Amino acid sequence: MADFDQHPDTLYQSTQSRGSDFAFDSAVARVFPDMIKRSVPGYAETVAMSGVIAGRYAQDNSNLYDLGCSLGAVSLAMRHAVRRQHCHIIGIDNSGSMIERAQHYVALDDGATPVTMLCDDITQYPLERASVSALNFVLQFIPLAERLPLLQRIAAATLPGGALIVSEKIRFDEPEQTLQTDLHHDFKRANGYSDLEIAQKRSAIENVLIPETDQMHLQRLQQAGFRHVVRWYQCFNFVSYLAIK
Ligand code: GEK
Repeated sequence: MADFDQHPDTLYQSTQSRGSDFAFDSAVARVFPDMIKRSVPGYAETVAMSGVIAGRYAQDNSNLYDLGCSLGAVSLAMRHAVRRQHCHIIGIDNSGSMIERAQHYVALDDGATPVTMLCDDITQYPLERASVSALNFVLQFIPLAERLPLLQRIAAATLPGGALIVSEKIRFDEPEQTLQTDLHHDFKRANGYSDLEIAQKRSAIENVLIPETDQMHLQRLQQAGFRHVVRWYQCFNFVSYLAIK
């Protein structure tokens, strides 16, 4: 019987306790709720407001996509906010360990809107009839050259008046970059991470999480085919955009 319990994130407590580059493997899936809550400032608000936004932009007879869904927190927030007929919520993640757990949490949930969790690559999976899509803390892990094509595919699949939520860690010009990074590390310390854990996680993730500037995100979302783009949220170096087609 699989262990679906959630565990505290102790992955980087001892020196070189993990491989060199960060990966979304079974060890990460097991501690994911604790890890993301203690590492991403504003995570809980971003999930909850993704539900609120989905409630406004969902359309009858449409799909709502949670792209890079991890354990499906946004899929379930969407499920409890949507008041439209014949909607289908589809969570997609290319980590089998994440999807296996997400399917378990969806089965425990009692919402009425159907939710399907798929193990697939969001840069390849065909999207259609999207009223709302969420790309929360995922674009930052996609190779730079594939980011615009992915956003263009999402825009092309989005119905008129539909919405895309994009949440990201961003980078700044100095001196703001140092200021925001220091505040982010203070946030992690306040959540019980040691200096060793912060340093080890930072070096494990720096080759896989490539942040871009606010200006880059705003400009590229327009270029991809969204007519109206706003930054609706920021907490230190983590932001969320709402793009309307
Ligand atoms: C949340 N959105 O809880 N295809 C599919 N999934 C991918 C791909 C890809 N090409 N690349 C990365 N992922 C979630 C949190 S976590 C953010 C998202 C974080 C997946 C990867 O497997 C992981 O589960 C997720 O994107 C990023 O709101 O851990 O910082």
